[in-house]
Amino acid sequence: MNTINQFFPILAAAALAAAQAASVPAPRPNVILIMADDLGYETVGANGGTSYRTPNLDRLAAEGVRFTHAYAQPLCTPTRVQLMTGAYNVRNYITFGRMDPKLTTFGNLFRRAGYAACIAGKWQLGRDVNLPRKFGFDEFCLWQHTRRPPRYANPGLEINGVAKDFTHGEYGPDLINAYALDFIRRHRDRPFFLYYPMVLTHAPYQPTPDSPDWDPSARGERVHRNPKHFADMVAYMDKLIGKMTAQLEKLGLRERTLIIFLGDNGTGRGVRSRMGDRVVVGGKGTTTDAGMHVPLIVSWPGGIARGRVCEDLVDTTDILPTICDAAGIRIPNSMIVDGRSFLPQAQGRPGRPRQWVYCWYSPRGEPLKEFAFDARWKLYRDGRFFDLRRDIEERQPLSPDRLSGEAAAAARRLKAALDQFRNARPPELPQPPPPNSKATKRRGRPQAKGSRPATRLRTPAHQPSRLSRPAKGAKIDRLFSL
Ligand SMILES: [Ca+2]
Repeated sequence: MNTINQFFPILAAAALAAAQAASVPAPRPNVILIMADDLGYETVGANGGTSYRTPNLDRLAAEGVRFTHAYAQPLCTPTRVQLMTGAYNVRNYITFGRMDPKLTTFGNLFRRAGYAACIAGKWQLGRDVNLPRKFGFDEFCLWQHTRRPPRYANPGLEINGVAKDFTHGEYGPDLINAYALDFIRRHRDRPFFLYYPMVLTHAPYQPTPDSPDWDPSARGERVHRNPKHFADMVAYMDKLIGKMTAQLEKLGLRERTLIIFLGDNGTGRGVRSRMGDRVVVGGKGTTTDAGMHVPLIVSWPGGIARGRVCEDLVDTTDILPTICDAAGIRIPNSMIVDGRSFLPQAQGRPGRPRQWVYCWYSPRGEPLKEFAFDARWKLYRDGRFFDLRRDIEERQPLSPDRLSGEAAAAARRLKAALDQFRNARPPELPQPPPPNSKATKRRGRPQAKGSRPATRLRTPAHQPSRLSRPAKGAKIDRLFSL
């Protein structure tokens, strides 16, 4: 041992540190989960995006790990439910704008483990004033909780369940960010979990306080709308993330805070962004890469690698097990979790990367779209099969009868993945029409929608869906509270 100490002092120091780490439990990290709304992979500079300024996200990536193959569901609520429960939508999704109140979320798990838990941002998961508490959050500052006011200039929010309308030129994203920063300050002496689902950069594309045409007297979501504002909104989102990291640094918490940043689905329909020479058209709501490929950046100076890029597949069911892994929280056996922790990969170890991503998608009771894919191949339940490397927009399905070699093996692998979920839908949940129903045929090829203009998309931001109205939701809530 003396010889080792003499000739390998660094090794000896490392061994000592490891021994100390084994005997003294490390303090539990804080966890901040940031999710931008409608922000695809192509928008972030660190990913190769060239249309927008994202210096704070780029710095976060440089200080942490950037994932190149992370996928969300194509739309808000399906992703949020999947993210919060760690389970694929086939197991627990009800309908748009709702989450089954009986579900256990990461908020519940962190709160039970002694963390202070807060959600600040977009809710859209049911209008019961007590739902955020039921899902584990002690404190909440939300937009679209019990009602549907504007989110940007002069917004309406619910703060711990109390509705408040702002009328003096306030900007909703600033208010939510300030609430989150205050939560961090007040809980700096104990482990906290902050879920920060930002309202930016969702349409309507309106001026930010940094835009030349910012109008502090603007009212509602129909004024000053112009796609040109999207760039300002991306920059503002990035600025608010910079404020959060600055707050952590100021309070001395940066080293022991795990930050995860991701998008909840692809960029809004029709938004054209560049990655150098390549133009990417936002495809939110579609099941192609443009609808599901999102940025994922993980930073934890005291706990993971720096400046690393990871090409492993990740999907939104993986977030819950990853943050539980980092915080040393055991997931109860009673919870079915489809995700797997990618913390090992973030720490530079091989880990146990997933071999495919599965998607069950029927946000408002449409005919089911169900498929599995990996970095190259994609198989839909209805038999359509694509080589994503050659056909990222899924325009030319390959004939299943003519596959050979790698393609045939991939099709078999993905078919086996799909078959794992054949009976996963609980019979008491709403059952969408099968993918080969007439409605699917009338709709035509879903992969061709990516180029439609943004105005064609019927999202709750513009036109609340029939199913997201309170009366229908109340009925659904009753159905699932049995
Ligand atoms: Ca969204």
